[in-house]
Amino acid sequence: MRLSAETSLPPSVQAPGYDRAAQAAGIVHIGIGAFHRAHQAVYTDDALAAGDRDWSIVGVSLRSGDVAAQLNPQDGLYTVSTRSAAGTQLRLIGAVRKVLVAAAESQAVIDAIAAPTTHIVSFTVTEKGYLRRSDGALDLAAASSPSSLYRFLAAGLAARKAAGLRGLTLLSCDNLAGNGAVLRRLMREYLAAEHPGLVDWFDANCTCPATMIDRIVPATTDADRAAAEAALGARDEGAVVTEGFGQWVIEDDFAGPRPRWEDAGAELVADVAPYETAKLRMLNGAHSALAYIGLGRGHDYVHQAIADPEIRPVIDRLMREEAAPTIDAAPGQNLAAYADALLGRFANPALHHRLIQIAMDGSQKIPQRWLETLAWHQARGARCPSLEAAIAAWIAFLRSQHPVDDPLADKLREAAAGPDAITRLFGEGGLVASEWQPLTSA
Ligand code: CS2
Repeated sequence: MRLSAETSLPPSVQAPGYDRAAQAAGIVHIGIGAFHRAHQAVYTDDALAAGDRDWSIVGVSLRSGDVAAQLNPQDGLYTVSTRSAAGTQLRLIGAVRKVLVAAAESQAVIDAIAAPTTHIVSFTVTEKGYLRRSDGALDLAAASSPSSLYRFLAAGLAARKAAGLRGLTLLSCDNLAGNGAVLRRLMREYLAAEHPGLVDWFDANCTCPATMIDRIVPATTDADRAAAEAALGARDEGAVVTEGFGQWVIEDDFAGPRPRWEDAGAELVADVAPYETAKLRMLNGAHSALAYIGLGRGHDYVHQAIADPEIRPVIDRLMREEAAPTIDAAPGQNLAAYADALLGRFANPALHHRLIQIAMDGSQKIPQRWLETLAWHQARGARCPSLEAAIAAWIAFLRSQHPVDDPLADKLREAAAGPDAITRLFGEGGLVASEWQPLTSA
């Protein structure tokens, strides 16, 4: 039997604590993968359970129909399994109303963005989903393709302006440095090229807050779905698995109403940068290093790599001696305690977080995870042995038999094959955007 609103839940499974059917949709979320379902949707579910109203989420997949096929037959319902060494807890999330597939229902997506009840459009489209060139500008040709998020947003915003509705908060929840400012810049570039009459309205009526968003969410496996089915007594094709930890720091700059996410533990702050920088350079920087070094040493999972006595000291040093000194900590932000907590999270044996999942899209991740740290130290005449080892491991990965899942895969493999790999990848005009100049330092 398939999970649906009719399923009677076992007592061990927490159910949504509010009337789902009575909620208007206040959020359109673009890129409704496992990460959104295990993070922002859970915070929204908590806010609704705490009494906030009308924040149901309309999920959008830009191309693939997979998530729509998982969730729509289940009335948008799915479970989140929280896993630690102490065991697994299952919870049913009610915040998602339905999932639209933009490639097949573009007008429905535009209508959802333009709906009077919608106040927020949020995004988890991964680093490459923003269609940024290596110089930081919008790839206008890609952004004009039928499945570009910019097209749907622009059409939805144009409809709002025409209807005299207020603007929107555009909330990037991806691991980019300055994600809000990046989205604002790229959206403005798109509008300036394609809808110049909308730029001033966009500036006056829409905001793009920065966010730091954190929860480790491995890709769901068949074994995970089977475990959820056994615990639930119903088949959940949309099941997601995650850790107990979650963090969300949001710049308090909304164009209109927002959910009381703080009731669910989110932090609304004036400046997200110290949290975001720490997360990108310490957590994500360590993750990518674990991925390439770990795969090179024959490991499959993060918890195996961090337990390897050859790898652990490299990661410890990367976080504490290379990344942490580059971060201007906020009052009360303790980077040493953060590193301790990260080592504990990486060691979670119940999560089965695959290194190959983290290894994908290296060309899009490495600049903000490693190269900004390297550039900081370079400007002070210092070296970063751990990050240099990580770069060597990435090049070895590109030369290996492992599948390379990256928008630049072919070019990266070709560049990595020769003796001048470092220059072709990171040198001036190289494949990876960088302030770091390897020719003079490494
Ligand atoms: C990971 C992230 O796949 C990756 O690149 O580093 O998805 C990481 O698990 C999350 O950012 C944690 O919040």
